[in-house]
Amino acid sequence: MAYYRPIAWIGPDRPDGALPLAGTPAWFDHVEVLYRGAPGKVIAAADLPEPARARLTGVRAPLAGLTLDRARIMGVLNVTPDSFSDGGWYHDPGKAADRAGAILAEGADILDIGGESTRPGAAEVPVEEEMQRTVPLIGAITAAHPAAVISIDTRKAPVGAAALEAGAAMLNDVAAFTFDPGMADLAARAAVPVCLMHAQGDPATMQEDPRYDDVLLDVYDFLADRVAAAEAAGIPRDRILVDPGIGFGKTVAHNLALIRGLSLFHGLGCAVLLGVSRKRFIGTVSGEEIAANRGPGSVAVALEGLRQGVHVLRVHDIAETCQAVALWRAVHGLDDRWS
Ligand code: HH2
Repeated sequence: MAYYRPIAWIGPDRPDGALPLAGTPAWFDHVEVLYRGAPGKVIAAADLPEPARARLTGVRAPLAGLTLDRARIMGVLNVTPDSFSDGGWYHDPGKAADRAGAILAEGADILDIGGESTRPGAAEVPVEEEMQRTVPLIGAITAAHPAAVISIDTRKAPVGAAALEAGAAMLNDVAAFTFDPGMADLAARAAVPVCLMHAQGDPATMQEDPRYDDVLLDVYDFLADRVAAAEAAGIPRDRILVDPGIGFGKTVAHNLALIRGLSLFHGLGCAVLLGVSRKRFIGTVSGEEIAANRGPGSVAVALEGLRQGVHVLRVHDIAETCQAVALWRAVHGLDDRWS
């Protein structure tokens, strides 16, 4: 089987025949064709076969009303005692509601609320507890900010259902329906967008000895399989986001290979979400032990994601990311106000 990785560029020096990348400002005029166990080759974009060409170039449908012609910022709010970077900070409901307001004011387009840490080594949280942490908070945020687009970060259908009932507009499942198959029925029935993320193993043990034949192609195949399962459950591809799951059962080298090859995932024909914010590999590469101090490294990787046409960036440092994205857009001639 051949895999097509568009070689992505950004900016105005766009040659004739260049194709748009997944409805984003990025474009490509060459594609790396990858094979398992054999050397790849580079071809001209004009030689791309269908349906790969249609999948790589198609404009992605709006996400809960948000167009994806520019990257959207998903701000993270973990209402857990043990998340790796903000655990315990917003466990108190009043503090969490204040933080939600701040995340929106700083420029986030989407608020991703999680009540169960999935950091390496984390233990499972009972459904009732996870609901109690997230559902009343979603209700309070919806009441205070009726226009806010809220995503629920959960692997469990009962939590997802209650969150949607309380005002969430999107599901974010780090287990891509493998933890609770009921999530697929929920996403189909509720007709909301859903993010399917790759993970190898359970949070409790996933970092012990992660192994792949070819990390980029293995993650691609897993996501292709999960997208097919979602479609079979009645979820159209234009309501699915895919995410390579940086840090979930991956070494530093695995994470870097996935980031380097990110544009491959546009071949799935879905919007692409990237979550690198403050993760362990940023600490390892930079030497920064304290997760909350990993904003600069997180922003650097986020901008590389934009170059490769990522549609949604999941981040903790909202103001810093928004500022970086604004400057990145202006420098590349993507903001009409300055060109
Ligand atoms: N990362 C985390 C949690 N949810 N969802 C998606 N789609 N992609 C990600 O990369 C992702 C995610 C882990 O980060 P965080 O929420 O900050 O930590 P914790 O799991 O410890 O709560």
